Amino acid sequence: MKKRIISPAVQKKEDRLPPGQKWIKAPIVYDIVDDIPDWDLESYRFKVWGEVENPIELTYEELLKLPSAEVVADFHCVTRWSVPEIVWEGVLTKDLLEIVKPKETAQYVLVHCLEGYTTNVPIEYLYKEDSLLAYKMFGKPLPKRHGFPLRLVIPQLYAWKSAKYVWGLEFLDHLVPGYWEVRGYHMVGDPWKEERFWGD
Ligand SMILES: Nc1nc2c(c(=O)[nH]1)N[C@H]1C(S)=C(S)[C@@H](COP(=O)(O)O)O[C@H]1N2
Ligand SMILES: [Mo]
Repeated sequence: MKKRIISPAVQKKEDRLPPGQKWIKAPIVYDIVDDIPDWDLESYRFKVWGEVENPIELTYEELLKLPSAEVVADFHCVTRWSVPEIVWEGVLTKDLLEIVKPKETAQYVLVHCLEGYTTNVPIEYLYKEDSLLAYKMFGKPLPKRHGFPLRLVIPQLYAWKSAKYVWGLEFLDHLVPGYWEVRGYHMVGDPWKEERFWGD
């Protein structure tokens, strides 16, 4: 049976809204570019490299065959909206880490996306039980503007860390800031601590 994980943030019924946020019904699409092409799944490869014992390169078909799980999690954008209980399905990042085996030296992951977006995530967030590489949203293939073919979802961080159109995870022994982090956003981004901007 498929694993079903309810994000810890969703479990605590009282006060699930992080400080400074308000609930809205559906996520608002944000993209750094206007046009998102129809990605070619035949040539698509998902890659993990850098500070790992077992670098991998998978076709989309191979990715879909990995053990999967469903995660129900709230989604918090730094622009102050939150969406309750989004249902994602895909590969738990903690399961992926068992395959790629990060080295002792690995501290950060730089996430690479097909349209050029990047974001940096401390490696500990890939060990959270509700973090996943999602290929479905509400039981259907990820909608194009919500990250098809693959999206990293990290419910315990602000949504800009939940990178869409992901093709690669680069494990690093040092911090390399991503697209928004270079532009002043927080290096971690915990919504419960209101880690919106670096230096706040
Ligand atoms: N590849 C990619 N991922 C991205 C972004 C982006 O521009 N490109 N924007 C981020 C931001 S700022 C937010 S708030 C969320 C929005 O998710 P949505 O577009 O699915 O609503 O995606 C994040 N992931
Ligand atoms: Mo965002």
